[in-house]
Amino acid sequence: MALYWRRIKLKSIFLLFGACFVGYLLFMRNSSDSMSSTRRRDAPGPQDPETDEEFLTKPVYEKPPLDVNGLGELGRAVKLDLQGEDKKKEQESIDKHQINIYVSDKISLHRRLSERRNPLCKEVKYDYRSLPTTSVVIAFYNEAWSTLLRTVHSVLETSPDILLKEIILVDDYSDRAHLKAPLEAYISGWRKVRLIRANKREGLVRARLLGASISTGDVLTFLDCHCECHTGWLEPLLQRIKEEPSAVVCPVIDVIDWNTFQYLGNAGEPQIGGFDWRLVFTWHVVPPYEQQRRRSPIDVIRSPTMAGGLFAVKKDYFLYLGTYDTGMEVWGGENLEFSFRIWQCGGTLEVHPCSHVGHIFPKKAPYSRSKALSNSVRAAEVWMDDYKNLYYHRNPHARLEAFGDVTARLQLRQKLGCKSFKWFLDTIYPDLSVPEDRPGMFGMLKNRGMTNYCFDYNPPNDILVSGERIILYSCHGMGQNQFFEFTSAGEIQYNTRAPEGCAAVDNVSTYLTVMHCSGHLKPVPPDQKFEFRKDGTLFHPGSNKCLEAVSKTDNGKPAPGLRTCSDSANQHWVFEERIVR
Ligand code: LR7
Repeated sequence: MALYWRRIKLKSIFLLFGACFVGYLLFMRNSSDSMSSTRRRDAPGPQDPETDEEFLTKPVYEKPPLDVNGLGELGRAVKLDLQGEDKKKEQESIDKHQINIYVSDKISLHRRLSERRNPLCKEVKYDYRSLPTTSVVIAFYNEAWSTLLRTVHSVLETSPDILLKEIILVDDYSDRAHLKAPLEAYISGWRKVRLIRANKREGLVRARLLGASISTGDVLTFLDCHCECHTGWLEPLLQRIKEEPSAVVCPVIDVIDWNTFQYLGNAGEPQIGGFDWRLVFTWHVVPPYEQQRRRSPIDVIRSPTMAGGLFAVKKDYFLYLGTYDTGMEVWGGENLEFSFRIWQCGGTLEVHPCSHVGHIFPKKAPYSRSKALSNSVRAAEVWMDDYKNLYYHRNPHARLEAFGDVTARLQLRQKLGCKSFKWFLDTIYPDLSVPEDRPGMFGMLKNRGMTNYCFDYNPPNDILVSGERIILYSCHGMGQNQFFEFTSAGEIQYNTRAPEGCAAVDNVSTYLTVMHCSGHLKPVPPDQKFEFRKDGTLFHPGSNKCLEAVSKTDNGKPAPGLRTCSDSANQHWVFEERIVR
């Protein structure tokens, strides 16, 4: 009996010990599971460190195998030799979308792009588990099927599953059938893709905000609806925001040709954004002082402004900054408004050289953008202080534009304690030359003899090309091509945008052409140096001649030309700032 009890005792001790051991093992397994499940944010995955990297970088969906001969693959140009009915269809697609959708439809929705990144970018290692997640918001209005879906596929196929919370497609009240039931059917059952619809045309600002309002990621990443993301585009944006939560970060925007779909990339170094005094967005090379500030070619590049369509921002920082100005309609202006606000209110705006996204720049605007003017006026009224007058001088009609109420935006500026526009110009955009706009020395440059004829310069494709002639054209009072300024250095400056154009004497024909101003190399060289004399004559000391309105020049068009000074009314000029209705 005693032996029996001893055996029972021994058995119990073993059992107890065994149970404790199993319990311990179970506890350890559970606790390590729960630790990794917080880290993994409920995505299933292997625990083997060998495959960990593969798991962490795994996109939401894999691209199908590469068909090297596929049209447009690796970003190659598609050139089709079309005839008859096919040619007609191609042209119709261009007329409708301002993008060659006939060609787009022939390219895989999953095509790959050729490598564009600096090789150093591929060496960067990310701690994926600590990066913030993102919601990608894509607003669209009447976009073609293949360009929209290629955008969506490219996000899913290049974004690590662990980082992409969702794609939110926002239909801004499109009226094309393919964007209704067929789109819903196509994406139905897809993981991570949500579609919402505006119930009136909201414009891109409010459409994007609609998307943002239902987002669940830490970071909002906005994309236009005709983009293609390059491998590795997302990680650098999120890494930067992790390091600096008040950074708004843009990818490098690579060009995809609207006609051939060739992925042209971004010639050489990434460019940064600026603007001119008409409040038109401009691209610039990275200035030397910014190059010096960066310690590596893959460091972020500070940019005074953004193009607008493609950027990532921490969601709570976006809310803190006042999201967007919801008084802005359809298209335009919001990119400069947001850029000014970011800088003036304490954030930074940057381009990340390791993040590349291709964007199709349509042939021309596919829908009316008439609201852009009032959007720009709102930006000027809220952020530019007295510098807004420089904008109005160049766009006299903007003064008449009904731009709604900006009280709430001014209050926001006050509440956030944002800095002045002067600070922004001096500190963030010192390269932008600030016009003098001396009273009576800017506006339409009008002739006294050939009344109602003004200096006019129409740069081809809106690019300031040296060597184009200045003509005389009926005064239209719209500023723009007829806006000139006489500087204290003695230049007749055109419109004032970077790089500034100046009237220069072409020695061969004695007419005026526009050349890049060399006024900052004081003294002004003789070909660009004039005197605006009290009697209204524009004297050119270099040739000892005066500018005269010539009604018929060698090409039959009226233009200002150099003639021996006389008291002819055609040699008298006056600057006028007048709005012609
Ligand atoms: O009413 C509208 N509702 C919309 O949802 C008008 C437009 N949109 C959508 C549209 O479908 C697209 O997805 O908004 C997006 C931008 O419209 P686009 O593609 O017609 O504009 P864009 O590429 O010509 O315009 C650039 O400037 C705009 C100013 O308002 C926006 O900031 C765009 O996002 C911006 N695009 C880029 O920055 C990409 C690079 C181009 C450059 C420079």
